[in-house]
Amino acid sequence: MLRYIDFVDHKYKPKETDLICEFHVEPLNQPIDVIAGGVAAESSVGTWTELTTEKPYIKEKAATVYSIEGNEIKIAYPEELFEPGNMPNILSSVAGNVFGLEDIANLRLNDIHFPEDITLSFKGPRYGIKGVRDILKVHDRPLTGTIVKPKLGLITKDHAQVAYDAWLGGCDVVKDDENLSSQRFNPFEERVVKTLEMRDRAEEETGERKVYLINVTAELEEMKRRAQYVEDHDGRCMMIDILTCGWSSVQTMRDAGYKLAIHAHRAGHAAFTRSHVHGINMRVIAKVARLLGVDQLHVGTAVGKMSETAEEVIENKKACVEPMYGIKPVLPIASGGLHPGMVPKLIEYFGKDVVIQAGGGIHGHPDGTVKGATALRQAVDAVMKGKTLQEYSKDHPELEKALTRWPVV
Ligand code: RUB
Ligand code: CA
Repeated sequence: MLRYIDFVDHKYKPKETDLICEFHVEPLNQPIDVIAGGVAAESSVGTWTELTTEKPYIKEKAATVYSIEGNEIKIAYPEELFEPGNMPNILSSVAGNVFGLEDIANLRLNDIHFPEDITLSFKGPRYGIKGVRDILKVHDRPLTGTIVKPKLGLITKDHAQVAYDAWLGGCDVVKDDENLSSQRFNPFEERVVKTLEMRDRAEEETGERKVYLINVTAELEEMKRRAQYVEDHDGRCMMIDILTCGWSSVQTMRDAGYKLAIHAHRAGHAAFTRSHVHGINMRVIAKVARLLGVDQLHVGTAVGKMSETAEEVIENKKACVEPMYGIKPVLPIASGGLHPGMVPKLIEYFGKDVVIQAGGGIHGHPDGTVKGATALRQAVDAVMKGKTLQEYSKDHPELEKALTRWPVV
């Protein structure tokens, strides 16, 4: 008969086929090993009491706590506990009921390691870093982007104009904001047509490839219809608010076979990633999103307006790019309170495989969006040429002006 403590075995050596989870756990009144065993039990085959229905073979399928160091525990799950290719199923076990157990003050899923078979039961990104770079035909520098601002309220014609200005000034990508979908002031279909028209114009005038990340976020059937509409109008990418849409929608959109690359916005993530003692670490979200097949993902900035630390952002980025049994790497997006003066630090943290995305930091440039986009691109060029922003700004007036408003950090 399995009690919580029976799920702890310090001598257990995890198998290559095990799925491993790392948790931070803070028990309320009971010893850590009992509570750690409780987490393993409730997220695998056990429950709060001994059962008459238990069969001898159940023990074989139990998860095992094999490491307890302070409040940090590691649990190995036999892979047969999970249905391959079914992420909701996996997360309902390892990131499910356990967060609500009464005897636990705090519980945080800090990391997850998927074994090879489970990993390869998902498709992963269709494009990934190289594919997205191929679409843009830019391989040797960080990409620059913007979010059309104000985030809500612009009518379609003005939205398309802001996008055009940003492309003209030097942005590679322009994206909708996460809460723009198909409101009356800026309906989806009209926005697709008008903004892609402007994209084509900007491409002709600059000789550069440009991408519009249009937000297709909606109920799944409607989202599929919108993605098809974008594809029919020669779009190259769609944006999905992956957490508000839900994992199964993300997987369906990837597996449906659209040619569009998927830009993943993580609006809402901080509701469960922000606490350092409870919830789910963003790196877990990044791994899951990668397996399900997003091509690019917001991972924080370390320098902007959002709360994550540099260490966290570096870990998030690592989850996007580290080896994963051949699953393609995801392009990290740095976004949130950025401006040209932050570019050197961003490139220090991210290297060159990143999209540096600034909304306010472009449209708030004293001379407007075109110059704002130029200034951001100049900041990237400066770093690529090994110059400081101050040096480079001497003969680049757009950057110089930007630095008067937002100094180098
Ligand atoms: C940034 C913005 C994005 C944030 C979200 O606008 O609109 O939605 O990046 O945060 P601005 P995160 O550049 O004006 O701050 O990227 O951390 O998910
Ligand atoms: Ca936003």
